[in-house]
Amino acid sequence: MLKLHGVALSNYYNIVKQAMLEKGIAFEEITAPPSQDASFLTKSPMGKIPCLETPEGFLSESLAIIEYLEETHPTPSLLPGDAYQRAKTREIIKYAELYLDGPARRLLGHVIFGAPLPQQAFDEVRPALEKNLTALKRIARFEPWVAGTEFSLADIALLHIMGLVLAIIKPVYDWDILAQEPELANWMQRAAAREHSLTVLAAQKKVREAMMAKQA
Ligand SMILES: N[C@@H](CCC(=O)N[C@@H](CS)C(=O)NCC(=O)O)C(=O)O
Repeated sequence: MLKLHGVALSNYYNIVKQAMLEKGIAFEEITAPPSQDASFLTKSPMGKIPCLETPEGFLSESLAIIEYLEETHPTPSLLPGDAYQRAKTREIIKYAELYLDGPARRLLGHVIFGAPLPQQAFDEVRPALEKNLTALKRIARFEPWVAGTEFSLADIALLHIMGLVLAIIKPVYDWDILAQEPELANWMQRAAAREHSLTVLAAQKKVREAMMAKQA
C-alpha cells in the first residue's frame, strides 16, 4: 500500500492527501515532520514533507507526486482531458506554489513558531502577494472551479496554499484578502465544503490546536 509521510499541519502534505482521497486510493499516513536527519534525507532528499513511499521507492515534491498518482490512478481524473487545459491547470498550481506560498512562507516561522518578525520580509511580502494575486486572477477561471468547469488538482493545491497564506497575512498585516476578493472567497467556500476538503482541513485544525495548546 502507498504510504504518505508527513504531518497534517503541512499544506503540501494536505494537497497530496486530498488528491489521494478524491481518487479513492488506499494509503497509510506515516507521521514524519520535516527533517535533515540522514535517514529521512534518503526518503526526501531536501528533508521536506510530504514524500510518498511507493512499491518502487520514494517520491518527493507534491506536484511530482500528484502527477504520479494521476498517471497510476487515472480515474476519477483530476486533470482536464485537453492538453492545453491540462497545462493551464498546472500553470495555476505553479503560480500558487511559487508566487503565493513562496512569499507568505517567509513569515511562517513568526506566525507558527513565534520567531521574531523579520522586518525585511514584513516589508516585502505584502506587495509581492498583492502583485502575485493579481497575476493569479488573470488565469483563474472560477467557472465554478479555478481551472474551469471541472474540479481539479489546481483547486486542491490552491485551497491548501490559500489556507496557509490567509493564516499568515491575517495576524501579520490584519489583511483580509477574502473580503476584498468575492470571487476568490466564493470559490474558496465551495472548495472547502467538499467532503474530502472537510476531512483534510479537520485533521489540520486538530494538529494546529494541539500545537497551540502545547505552546500556551
Ligand atoms: N516544493 C515542495 C514544498 C514542500 C514544503 O515546503 N514542505 C514544508 C512543510 S509545508 C517543509 O517540509 N518544510 C521544511 C523545510 O523547508 O525544510 C513540495 O511541493 O512538496
